[in-house]
Amino acid sequence: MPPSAPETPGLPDADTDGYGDASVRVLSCLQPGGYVSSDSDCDDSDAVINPTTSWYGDVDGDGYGDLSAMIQQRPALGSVLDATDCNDSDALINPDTAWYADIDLDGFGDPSSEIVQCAQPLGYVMDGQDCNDSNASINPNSSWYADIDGDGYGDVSSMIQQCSQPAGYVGDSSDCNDGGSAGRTRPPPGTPTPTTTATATPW
Ligand SMILES: [Ca+2]
Ligand SMILES: [Ca+2]
Ligand SMILES: [Ca+2]
Ligand SMILES: [Ca+2]
Repeated sequence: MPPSAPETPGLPDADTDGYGDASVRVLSCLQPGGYVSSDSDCDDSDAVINPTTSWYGDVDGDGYGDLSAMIQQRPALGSVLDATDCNDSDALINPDTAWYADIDLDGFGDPSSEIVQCAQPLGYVMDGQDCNDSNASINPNSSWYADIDGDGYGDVSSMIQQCSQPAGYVGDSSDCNDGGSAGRTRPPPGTPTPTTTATATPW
């Protein structure tokens, strides 16, 4: 590099990206080592950040920027270097988002089917709590009823809501006497035969 003209300002370029720190200015005829004539480096500790750096809007504040919202200047509040946010209006959706297959379409996904990516894969949901993804009536909203007398009919007053069927519980809730002193009591005639299928609460 040729020497600078007399009294040309020199700015230190600590990160050696060719852009200097305007807050530290020296006047020198010869260009000092480590100094450049540009004073436009807003961050002289990081060579990646200089006036040619591309910044991307991060409206949802998840740390991932929107490729379509690029600026090339000192970053405004809410701009980041990343440009991989496929949905910059939802902080829960970004390249770190986990998706789970929901084959039975109950809105709850199979935890063993996790895919991590930004865009929602077809047939996948954000939830990963479905313990049985082949039966839409069994999911974390399922209701189970205690069946103390073991007749397959449960007590409506003793309900647990969870995905997997607890021991001693059934999906039926039609036992009017679940092991009372009168002993085993069948539901009234005409009551449908109970099954182990739980009742899913609409969500
Ligand atoms: Ca974002
Ligand atoms: Ca986002
Ligand atoms: Ca499911
Ligand atoms: Ca019972």
